[in-house]
Amino acid sequence: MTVTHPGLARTAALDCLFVRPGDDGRARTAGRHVLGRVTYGHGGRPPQLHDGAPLARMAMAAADDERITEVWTTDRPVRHGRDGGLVYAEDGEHFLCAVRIEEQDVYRDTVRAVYEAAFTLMWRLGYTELLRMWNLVGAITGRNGEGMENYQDFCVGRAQAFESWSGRIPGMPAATGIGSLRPGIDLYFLACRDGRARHLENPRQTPAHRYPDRYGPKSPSFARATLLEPADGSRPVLYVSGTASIIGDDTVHPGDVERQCAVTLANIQALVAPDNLRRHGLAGGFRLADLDCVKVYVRDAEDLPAVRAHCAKALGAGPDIAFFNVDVCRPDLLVEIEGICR
Ligand code: 3EB
Repeated sequence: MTVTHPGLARTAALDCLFVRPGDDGRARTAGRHVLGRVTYGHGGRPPQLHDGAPLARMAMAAADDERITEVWTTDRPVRHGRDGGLVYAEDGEHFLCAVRIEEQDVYRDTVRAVYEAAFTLMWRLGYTELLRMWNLVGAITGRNGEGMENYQDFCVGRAQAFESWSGRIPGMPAATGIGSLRPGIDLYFLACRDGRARHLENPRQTPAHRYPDRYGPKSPSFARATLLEPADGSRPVLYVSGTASIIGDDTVHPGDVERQCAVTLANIQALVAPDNLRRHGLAGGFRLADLDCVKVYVRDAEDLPAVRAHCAKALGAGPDIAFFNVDVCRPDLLVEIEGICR
């Protein structure tokens, strides 16, 4: 990893960094408090509390792949706890929780219940706005016991949870919905205090919650990005959803990974640009070069070298980038990219 401006880097109230084998990350988290850890390893397990914070272990790496750990830190002391299958931590401004859904014939009712349990918990603790959600779905383009795609099945339960909470949680946040290497669904969420989160759409893409029903009986419940305006007046941070080669609601350039990378990055560029923030009534804005903590999901292992080269050229040497060889939610999508602008 490259830190271009040590001292300036990673000063946000809530922050994220990738730790790799051989670097315990301690130097970069000195003086800060850990809100949660997510390992992208080989075998996964249900989340637990470890060393004062949630630890979620995702199955996102092959046996001989590099393992990364995503560490969420804050400048405030953290309190952690457990609520049924949910493990969580909070720092007075931010909330992180993780939960796993074991393999099921049909997911929707459990997804709805688990989402509602997470909403109930965050609300009870006073974190009323969602900031970011990750949904790692095993066999994402495979079929459930009724013959429906697991991703569509998942989307039904998630949409029902948002519908029943629409009076309390009016906006959907940035999210990732992506494949993982073991059955079941692993979730982790970030939430914050009231009035801090602003959800953004992309001028090049149909809002996911308005996709036509040919993609599934219920549309995906997420925004293209969420802006966090920190309580301490420090600079806003923009959480960019998993983004793919979709224009309007159509997959473009099926079968062409280079062009899919180019469209995906152009989508992110348009999303984070000052013009788009202005369109949402917000000041400021970002460039592609501001993207960090980048996660790149590549469907086919043989495309990894081309995607790595494309990202290095487009994003430069500054950002930390992690690559995962997993399925994307539509069979014709070869790549998906997310990150954080700060
Ligand atoms: C898309 O734009 C690609 O279901 O939570 C990206 C980010 C995608 C999040 C989700 C799905 C999700 O539709 C897929």
